[in-house]
Parts: sequence; structure tokens; C-alpha cells
Amino acid sequence: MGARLELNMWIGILTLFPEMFSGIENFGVLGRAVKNKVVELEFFNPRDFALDNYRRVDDYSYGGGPGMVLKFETLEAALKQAKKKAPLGTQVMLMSPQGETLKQDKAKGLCSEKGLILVCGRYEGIDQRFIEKYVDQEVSIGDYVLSGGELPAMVLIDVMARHLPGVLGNSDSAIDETYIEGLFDYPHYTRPESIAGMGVPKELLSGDPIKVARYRRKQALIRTYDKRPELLAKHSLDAVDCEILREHFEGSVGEPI
Ligand code: 21W
Repeated sequence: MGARLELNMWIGILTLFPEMFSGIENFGVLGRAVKNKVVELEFFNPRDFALDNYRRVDDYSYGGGPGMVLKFETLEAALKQAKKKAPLGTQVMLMSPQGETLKQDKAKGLCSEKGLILVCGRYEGIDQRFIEKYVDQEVSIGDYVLSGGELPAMVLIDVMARHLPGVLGNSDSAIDETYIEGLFDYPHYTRPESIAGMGVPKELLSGDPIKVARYRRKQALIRTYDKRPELLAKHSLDAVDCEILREHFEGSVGEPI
């Protein structure tokens, strides 16, 4: 319990829509992690720091054009409040289409931080001077256009949380996932044994753990090779992997591997 308390992570989130995060706060393994304070989420809404009668957080873009821009002052006030609560050395990350694309390794690296502040943009964007003054890193989740940084922040939190001790527990799935890292998953089957004439691979019914492990490894390697060969190229294959692949491709026509 003591060790877990040291390894938990505080995440401050600057957002106009904190309610969106109920989707990750209340459900599944991540919901449990939040409940157990393995992941602590704290929200800072720029709207709460808008002092004028209209509680304005956005304004027109200098130079004209469509779309509003999030104002510097209310973002700064929210950030200052977040920094008061944040652990020492907490980095400020802006969720942004121009950011470095999130990858598994990157998320894994970030989860050793004690704290993070995630800034979620809305409208056309945020005042560039806020980025220059306060933002340490910009993170994107991929090349498609969303309406704001909230979904990307939730994606980042989910990916990171899975690497925190006590989130997945010491279940088999956590251990297996490390082994299979960098490869696609093998196919899964559960009861009943026959569905519409479709059976279960005989290796999985054999009761022989070596056969089961070899079957699953083979499926993971082949699926990765078929769908994303570049992922397999990055992955270091051991002697058994090479043997499994050689066996599979023996006699088949195509590119040598
Ligand atoms: C998307 C705001 C596009 C502004 C050129 C000039 C955060 C995101 C976001 C958003 C624009 C992430 C345009 C993947 C995402 C995010 C909101 C620019 C059009 N082009 N990762 N004007 N995709 N998106 N508007 O959208 O804040 S991380």
C-alpha cells in the first residue's frame, strides 16, 4: 500500500468541459484506478477564472477569419491554480494537432512522472503566447481533426494509466501484455466450443501449455506480419519466433522475410 501511494500520478486538466471526463472517471479499470487514487484527476476550468459579466474565455482572432481563440488570461489563471496543486516538476502538455503523435513508448515514459498538467484546446485554438510561455510539450493522438483536446487527453490518460502499478493488477493479462508488447494480440475464444459450425483451434483445446503458447505466439507474429509488417520489423524476434515464422512461410509464395 505504501509503495502504491508513492507511485500514483496526479493529473491536472485544464478544460472548458470537465464533465466529458466522467467517461474515464467512472468506468472500467481506469474508473477503479481513479477511485483508488492510483490516478488522481483534478480539473481547472478557465470559465471559473473569467471575471467579466459574460464569463468570457474566448475572443476573435487577430487578423480575422472564422473561429474563436481561447484567451490568454483565463487559461493562465486556471494554470496558476493547477500549478499550486501540482507536484514539483510537473510538466505542462498541450493536446494539439501539431504535437508529437502519441505512441505506446512515449505514454509509458510519461507514466513515471509524479504529475502532469494537460491543457485541452477548443475552438480554433489557443493564444500562441500561452503556448510559448507555459507549454513544455505538445501531443497529438493522430492525423484526423477533432473538436478539442478532451478526447485526446482521455486517450493519453488511459494509455498511461495501464502502465501504473495497481491499475491492471497483477492479473495474467498484465503479464501477458508485456510479453506480447509490440505485436498484435492472438485470437480469443470462449464457450461454447462450436458456434454455427465454427470450432476452436485444436491447440487451445489440447491442454498442453507449450502448444497453447506456441499457437498464440504464432498467431500474434502472423497477424502483425500481415497487417503491419513495419511493426514486426521494429520488434526483436527471438530464436523461437524465427522458427515459428519460418515454419509458417515454408512453401508459401511471396516476399522472403
Ligand atoms: C483541430 C483545433 C483542428 C483546431 C488550418 C487552419 C488535440 C487533436 C486536438 C482542433 C484545428 C489532437 C485549420 C488529433 C486533434 C485538438 C481541435 C485547426 C482547421 N487548419 N490529436 N485551420 N486531432 N483538436 N482548424 O484534432 O485540439 S490533440
